[in-house]
Amino acid sequence: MVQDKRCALITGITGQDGSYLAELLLARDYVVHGIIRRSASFNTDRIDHLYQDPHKAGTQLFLHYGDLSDANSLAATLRKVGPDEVYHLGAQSHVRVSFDLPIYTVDVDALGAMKLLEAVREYQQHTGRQVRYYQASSSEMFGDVQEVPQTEQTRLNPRSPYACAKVFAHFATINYREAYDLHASCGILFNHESERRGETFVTRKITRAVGRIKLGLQKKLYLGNLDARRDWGYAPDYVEAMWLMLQQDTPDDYVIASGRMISVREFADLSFAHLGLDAKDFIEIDPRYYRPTEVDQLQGDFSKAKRALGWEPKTTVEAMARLMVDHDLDLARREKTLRDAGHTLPAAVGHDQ
Ligand code: NAP
Ligand code: G4F
Repeated sequence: MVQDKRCALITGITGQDGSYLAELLLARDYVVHGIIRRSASFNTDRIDHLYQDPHKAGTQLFLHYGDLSDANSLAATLRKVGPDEVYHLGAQSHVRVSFDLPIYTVDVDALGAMKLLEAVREYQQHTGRQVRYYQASSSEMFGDVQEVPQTEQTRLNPRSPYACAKVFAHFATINYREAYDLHASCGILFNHESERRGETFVTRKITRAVGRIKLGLQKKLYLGNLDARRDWGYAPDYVEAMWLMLQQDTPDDYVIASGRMISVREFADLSFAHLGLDAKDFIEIDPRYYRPTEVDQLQGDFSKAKRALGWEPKTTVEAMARLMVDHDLDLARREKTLRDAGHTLPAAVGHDQ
């Protein structure tokens, strides 16, 4: 596909980050292609507002079926699309679930990245066109941390199948950069959340529960380890950093973080307090949510990204919690309207993991 506008391909476009990144790129006049998986139920709700009818002239968003377990689908999409930039965000991204599905997680998160890197390498070799590549690396790779805060140099001590798979993908990306001169960068992103965060990640599980408890739709919130500490930032701020990495002349790896860490308990306290509730009255511990090996603390040092990319976070964890609670209170209001009209609601939201 030859065109004058810059063209990006996003894996994981239906996820939290993929949806914000697609918005950012469309706002910058990119043609955006996304790989989506076939699923029995619709999985595009995070990007439905961006949908454009492909039959109409001037359309700039295109979706293609593919899967990270299917190397052919990745190579074929790459050839068809001819992107300038590839953002590899697709993954089985839930750490707790990776203990239940270790082989699947490694297949998709580790081998999936290698399949995409190979597809990019071959595409470059055959066409002579340079493709810039972004790998969604994770602070989870630091695992059992011995050094606070963590930088790009901190030793990786992964503590889950997910983290092990991400370590593989991280080093595979660096290896392809060195071996084949690929313009490939890794963003080592610390936890980032939003109103679009999956409902089984702890922040969203909490803010969903706050809204529902406030309106009497839910009585208790069952959580696991309240003492874990994370460096939480806001996803729309973080996708900007992904884009900045691919605009540099030289590819490199960057920590993207807020620089502060708070505990799950503190996040719950400030979320409940936003609606005048006391978290202690509603939270119960369910050991089911403990992990076989936990990452106790993560705190990132984003000074390299600030220096080289001019990037810094804009949204504090307190402001983000307020945005998420307000959004989820609104969702709960809609649920309540449905319930009051006699519709059946799901038994629990964020019920597993
Ligand atoms: P997310 O909301 O879970 O989105 C994951 C995306 O990957 C979804 O679009 C999902 O499709 C897609 N996907 C999953 N398995 C796939 C497969 N086999 N083939 C093709 N696509 C597949 O994750 P996120 O929070 O946006 O995170 C984006 C990336 O950053 C992930 O790689 C994650 O591991 C990494 N990361 C996230 C954070 C964070 O705090 N959010 C921090 C560091 C790194 P469906 O919609 O069909 O499920
Ligand atoms: O929200 P979480 O599930 O996120 P986690 O495990 O830190 O992983 C997220 O961030 C990573 C970056 O470091 C990403 F790579 C990864 O894809 C994902 O986006 O859990 C956060 C903490 C954990 O310590 C967990 O044990 O919250 C604790 N927690 C306590 N109760 C809980 C719960 N986590 C979940 N999901 N559910 C609970 O009920």
